[in-house]
Amino acid sequence: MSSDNKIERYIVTSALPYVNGIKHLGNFIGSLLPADVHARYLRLLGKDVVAVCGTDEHGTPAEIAALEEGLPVEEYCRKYYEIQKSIYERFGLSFDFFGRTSAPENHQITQDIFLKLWKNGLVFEKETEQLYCLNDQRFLPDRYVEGECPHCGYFPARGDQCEECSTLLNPPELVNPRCKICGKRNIEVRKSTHLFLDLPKMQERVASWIRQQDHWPLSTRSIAEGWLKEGLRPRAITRNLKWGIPVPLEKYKDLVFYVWFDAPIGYISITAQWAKEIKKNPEVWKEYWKNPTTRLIQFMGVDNVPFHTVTWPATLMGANDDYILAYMVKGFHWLMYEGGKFSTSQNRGIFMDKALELYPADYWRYYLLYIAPENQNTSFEWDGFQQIVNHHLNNALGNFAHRTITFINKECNGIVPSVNNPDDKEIQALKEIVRKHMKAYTELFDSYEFQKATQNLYQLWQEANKFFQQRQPWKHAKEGNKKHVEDTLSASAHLLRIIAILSTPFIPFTAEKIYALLGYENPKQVHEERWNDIFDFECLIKRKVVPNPKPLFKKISDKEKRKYQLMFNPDLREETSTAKEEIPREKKK
Ligand code: B3M
Ligand code: ZN
Repeated sequence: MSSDNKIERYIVTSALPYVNGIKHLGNFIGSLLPADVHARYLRLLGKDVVAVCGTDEHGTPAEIAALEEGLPVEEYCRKYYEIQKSIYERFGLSFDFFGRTSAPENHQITQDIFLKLWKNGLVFEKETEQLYCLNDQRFLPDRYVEGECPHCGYFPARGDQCEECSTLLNPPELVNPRCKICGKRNIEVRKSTHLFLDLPKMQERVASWIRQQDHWPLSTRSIAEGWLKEGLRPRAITRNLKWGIPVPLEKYKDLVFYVWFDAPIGYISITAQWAKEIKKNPEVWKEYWKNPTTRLIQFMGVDNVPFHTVTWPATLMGANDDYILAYMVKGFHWLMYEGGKFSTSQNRGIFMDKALELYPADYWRYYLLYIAPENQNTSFEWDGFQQIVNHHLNNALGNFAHRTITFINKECNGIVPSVNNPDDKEIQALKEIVRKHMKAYTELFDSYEFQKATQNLYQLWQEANKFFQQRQPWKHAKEGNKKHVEDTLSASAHLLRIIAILSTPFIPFTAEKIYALLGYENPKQVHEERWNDIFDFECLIKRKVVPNPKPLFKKISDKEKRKYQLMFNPDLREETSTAKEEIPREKKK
């Protein structure tokens, strides 16, 4: 583990969402949002950071979804890549590049890493039994087949895993299997040769690397150690499919790589896409990925942790080509929806496209960070959402911003006043409070504590209101105590600016709005502010603030909350339809 002061660059990644369909709020808080918040924090500190994400486009989930939608798989992937990219932008996700695992860069780097593993004797071939559909004349890997689970009897269990009892399966283990393409049971077992990553050979190297990661969260460590304890087994890295990255050896040219082989390599190749398209320097990605002074920070759902702590690092170590390994692997548990599971098919829960039709991105960002499922599952609750939006965003932050700007207009002709009494005790105390919160802010980010970091921010908003309340500028104005009023409003305006900057990683759109209230011509400047410039109680003096401030937030009414509660929960809809109430049903795709 390299010490902090040797670190010159950061790569921040979010698990690459499968290309199929639109993700829900659980996927959002499970890796996309924390990665964005952390990357924004590092930029705020002035670090050299590249944040990458992209669609995970190979494997059977994409092929089957394309089949169901009646599109060629390439076209399907392009369509959903664009849809997902646009949603993430509207949520304020500030990835430096949102790429694709089907891009040529990923083909090239995946094949290159494979060839190095091959050369290093870490890949072997083995004959396996696969299911073959006589009707469609093709192999049926993973999710191309469903049947009865041999363990719990659940139907339809998928070829790679039973959803009911979570057992990992091989398609030939399914009882009474059925082809997902034609729906028939015209299936036989055929032999097919596949390539395997020789993980047992890597066991010691992986174990010794994991032992050094004492800064990992406990849950990450115990998942990784659990896998090691069971003993690493060889893993098939190829499939009999057409869509995917072909194995670059003549003998195996009909095989493509298994999606979990090429997907994490996507982090590297998306950085290469960024290098080429944004930096206009196709080689610059190596300065990040092959550089021991880079720190790689990865966010994902807990189910992805084994791939990021064992199989992928083993792949990179085995390639022996100077790739850096993860410094941080932060897994998130599940977000429930009003106590149950999100479900596309039952239309339960809020999906990301819908969410933006209901409320602005920052409402979701803030609430989800506040309840981030870091150490255990948490649940999206409409009651909680309403409460947090109304109390934290509206009453605490919104109110402070509004009062500050309104009073500056009323008492100081809209100009931020200068300070009359620099020794004012209450203002000195306020500055101490800000310092304390800024210290906690970095500590919490550095320990990847999202809930606590959000609470710390909220407390600062509360302190701001407390200060304003205690200073009673309305009373002092009436009494003709102009200097006192000016000092209060000057301190408040500067505090509001500090709050805007510190809030940027959490609620970037609101931060811009606050800068607009403070009269910045280019409110986007808030994203360019750096840590060392935050603590400043003079920079706004004489600035003209906005004359008629609009409130930053709107409260959520009980009626509105109830409406959406019913709209996105099939159980509640059934209860009320017996009560003969007309509830608009969401159209299902
Ligand atoms: N697409 C799985 C998931 O979203 C997967 C992550 C890949 S990260 C390289 O659970
Ligand atoms: Zn078939």
